[in-house]
Order: sequence, then C-alpha cells, then structure tokens
Amino acid sequence: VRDTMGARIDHENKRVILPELKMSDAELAMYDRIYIVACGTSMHAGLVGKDVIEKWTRVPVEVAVASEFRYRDPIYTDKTLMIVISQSGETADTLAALREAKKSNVKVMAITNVVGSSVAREADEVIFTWAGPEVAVASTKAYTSQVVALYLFSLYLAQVKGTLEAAEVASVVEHLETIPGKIASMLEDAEQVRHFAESTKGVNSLFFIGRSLDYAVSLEGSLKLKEISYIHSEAYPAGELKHGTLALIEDNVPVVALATQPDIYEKMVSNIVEVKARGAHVLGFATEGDQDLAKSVDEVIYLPATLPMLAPILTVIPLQLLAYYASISRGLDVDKPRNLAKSVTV
Ligand code: F1P
Repeated sequence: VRDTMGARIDHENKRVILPELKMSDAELAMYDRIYIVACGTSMHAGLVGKDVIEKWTRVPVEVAVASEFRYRDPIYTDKTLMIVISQSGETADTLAALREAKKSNVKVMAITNVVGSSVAREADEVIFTWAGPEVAVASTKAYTSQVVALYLFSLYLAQVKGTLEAAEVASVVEHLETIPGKIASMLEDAEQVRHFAESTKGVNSLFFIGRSLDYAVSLEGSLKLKEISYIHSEAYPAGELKHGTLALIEDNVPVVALATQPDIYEKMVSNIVEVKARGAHVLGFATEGDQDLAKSVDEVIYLPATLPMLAPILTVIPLQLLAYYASISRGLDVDKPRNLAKSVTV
C-alpha cells in the first residue's frame, strides 16, 4: 500500500485519490461495464479485482485472458471501460487486446509497473504500481501491487458512484493501512510453509481449493508452483470438485484448502471433509482466531485477521512462499524458471 502508487490513500481524510486520472469523475462514474484483460499472474490479479469492483460498485466486470480476448468480437458500448493489467507493459497479447479496443474507441486504463512501456504509452489512463524493479522472472510483488491498485481503484469508483458510504470507505482504508505490517510478520514466520513445501518433495501433483476470493487467489498459488517448482497443480473452485475432479483425490494427495471467507466457510469445510474422506493430506488456510478448521485438516496456517474482502493480499504470501520453498527444496533456481520469459513479447 504505497504512497507513490498511481492510486493512493489520502491518510488524513481516509479516502482514496487517483492523482493522475485524466478523465473527470463524472466520466468514470458513467461506465457501466468493465473488461479486465491480462495474462498470467496479472490476469489472476484481475480476478480478485472483478469480485471487489462488483461488490463495491455494482458494475459488472468480465475478466478475460488477453490471448483469447484479442481474437474475440467483444460487445462494446460507449459506457464500456477496459482495464489492462501488465507488470512489464510489453506483453504482446495484452498490448494487442489494448490496440483492438482502441480501434473501437474504447477507453483503456492500464495498471502497469513500467513507466514508458508500450501499455503505459498507449492506454488513455495509467495507474502505475511503482513496485520496483522485477528481479525475478515470476511475478510476486507485481501481483500484490496490482491487487492493491485494484482495491484502491474500486474504492475510488465507489466514492464517485456513491455506492459505498464515506464511513465504509474509511473502514476499508484503515484496514488497508495495517496490511504492510501484517505482511511483514507473515514473511518472518514462514517455517510452517517451508515444512509443508518440503513434505511435497516426492509428490507430482497438488490441488488448491477455495471459493470466491479464495478461489481467485488459489489460481495464483497454483500458477506460481508450476512456474518455479515444476510441480503439476490445479486450482479448483471447491464446490465444483464433485462434478468430476474428486476422482483425482486419493491417498496422500496434498490439498491446500483456503477458508478465509466467512460467508462460505461452512460450505468450504464440507468440501474439505470430502477430500479428507478420500485420503488427501490437507493444509488449511484459516484466519487467526479460527477454532474450527484445525479439526478438519492435517495442518493449518493462520493468516492475520483483516476484512474478508482484503484477505487475498495476505493469502497470496504463504502461497508464494510455498512455491518458493518447493522450488528450493528441489534444488531449482527460483529466479530463472525454465520456459518463462520476464515479458512475453511474441
Ligand atoms: C504476464 C506474465 C507474468 C508471468 C511471466 C510471463 O506478464 O504472464 O504474469 O509471471 O513473467 O508473463 P505481464 O504482462 O504482467 O508483464
């Protein structure tokens, strides 16, 4: 939650500002449909953004993979806003989707880290994430900063549309202000994740399950694991398992089960019971103070308490660490994953 980001907190007034926004608030408030288009990790950040924008602003959002979207015939109206997300600002498919939209006169807002990148130059509006140079190939802090940018954008949009009360915005802002300290403490206390990651050494497949925001963030956990530790993994919406995939859950298959969302907590626990019944070894993610999850899983990681809507910013940290330690324990170079370029420009 950086004070340099293109969307930032006005700490004094407990609201959000977008100091570099060129369009008027009235124009922003007019958009009634949003496409979020991106690739890989950036697309996963967009999935979190979708739930947040819809919840706080009631504007319908579709998230699309840029490599598919660029060949579609999207239904644009003059009230459609496109948000493209790209750490590098040079990803070929994302850039192509942006250019296609521009041909149809669609207003494009970019969320990117790189000033002067093609995406930053060609979009109408830019929110820079200022996440610093990406040293490693796999995106980690880029994801976190993109997600934060999307939270701040959603709050700003809710302010201008009046879909959240000032007190509600202030409450979210106050919670956002405590996030950096929580992340710091999670990074200091990574022993349990390391232990679980090491226990997956002989394993060749792993599942991540969750619902709603937990599902969105589990997709990123799964991608990170594939990218840097080369373990096959699948992120699955927990409620969808019973439609076939449960057949793959057998003795000792590791399952990472995310249960940070109170409104669907009970449903999530019943999904965990289903995979446990088939012999899975379950690592649960619960919120600090949760007394129950430990009874249904083999191990639990407790995440610092925050607003459930903000949980993805914290949940992704142990997921990234899991991929990191799984990679290290296999003797791999986490910073130079095979078959992955920092920006995919072809
Ligand atoms: C998109 C992306 C990254 C991934 C890798 C390849 O990049 O899929 O998420 O970690 O670097 O490209 P970008 O458009 O966000 O720069």
